[in-house]
Amino acid sequence: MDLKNKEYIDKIRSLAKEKNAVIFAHYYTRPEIQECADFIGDSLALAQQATRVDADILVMCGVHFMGETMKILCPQKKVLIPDMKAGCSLADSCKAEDLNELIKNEKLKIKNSDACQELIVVSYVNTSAEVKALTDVVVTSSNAKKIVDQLPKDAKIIFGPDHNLGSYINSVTGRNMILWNGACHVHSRFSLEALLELKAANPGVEVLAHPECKAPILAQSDVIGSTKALLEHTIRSSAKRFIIATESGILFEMQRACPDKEFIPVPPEVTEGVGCSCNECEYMRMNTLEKLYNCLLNESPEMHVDKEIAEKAISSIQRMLEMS
Ligand code: CIZ
Ligand code: SF4
Repeated sequence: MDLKNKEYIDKIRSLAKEKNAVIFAHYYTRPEIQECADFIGDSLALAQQATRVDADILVMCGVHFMGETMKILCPQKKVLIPDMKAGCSLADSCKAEDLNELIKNEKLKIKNSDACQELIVVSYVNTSAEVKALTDVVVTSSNAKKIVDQLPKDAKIIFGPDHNLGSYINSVTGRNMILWNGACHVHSRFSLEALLELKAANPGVEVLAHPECKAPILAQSDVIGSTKALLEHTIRSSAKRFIIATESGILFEMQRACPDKEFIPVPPEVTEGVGCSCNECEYMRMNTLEKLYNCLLNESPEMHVDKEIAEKAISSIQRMLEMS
């Protein structure tokens, strides 16, 4: 079937109505996917929204860990994701067995030092269910500072997997968390040189950056925050132009919310022959209207999370909800 976007959207909407399905899309997905969705948001807002809707089927257009988080929070519902292969380089950079090894080593160090120190594992939401099951408290970029601030001052904290976000949280909380060395390939490839050129060409224009960006990019930014925080800033601000350093899918929602404002994306470093030379996440872009239509039609692929893992993972997510 080779349909135009509008035809696909109409067909998907009527299929969703017929099947009592609700469609969720992350801010980083293609514009047409966002246009087709019932709810657009960051991963946490979407998963929370999913617990409130009265639907038989939830379709999560995003990446694998987002579908998992939704399934963990809504175990009774059928959760579909248009492409099971839509992964996340950041989540992939932290394997549960490697994190478990680090936890064991750090516990041993505490034991050998005879200190009566508590070890707390804090994980960014961009992690697998297995990693969340080893975690004490999950955080997102919206609530990481607030949650880390509440942890006991003398506790030893492991933070993973995003090293850039962890360094940023260390700098704003004064903590010295042990950082996992993971990164998002999209956020870590923004070009400092291009950003400096954009700043010089657009004097006085604010730079808005996601904390998954590298420290030199953050050092040049005026506002650092989650996708939701950056979006809200553009809506609230009286400024008319902004330089944006995060995945470019968010520009669609920014432009829709502020049609009279201009958003200038920071380009990535040019790395010859490696991956995508744009500031788009290729995993997010794997969600197409065709796959969304087929997944709703066939009710497949369906997300499943091992019951035991889900039970452990949900407590670290619930702790986040209590603390944020
Ligand atoms: O939590 C999310 O949705 C991500 C990946 C980014 C953000 O800042 O909202
Ligand atoms: Fe993962 Fe980065 Fe893509 Fe977000 S933009 S889903 S962190 S790879």
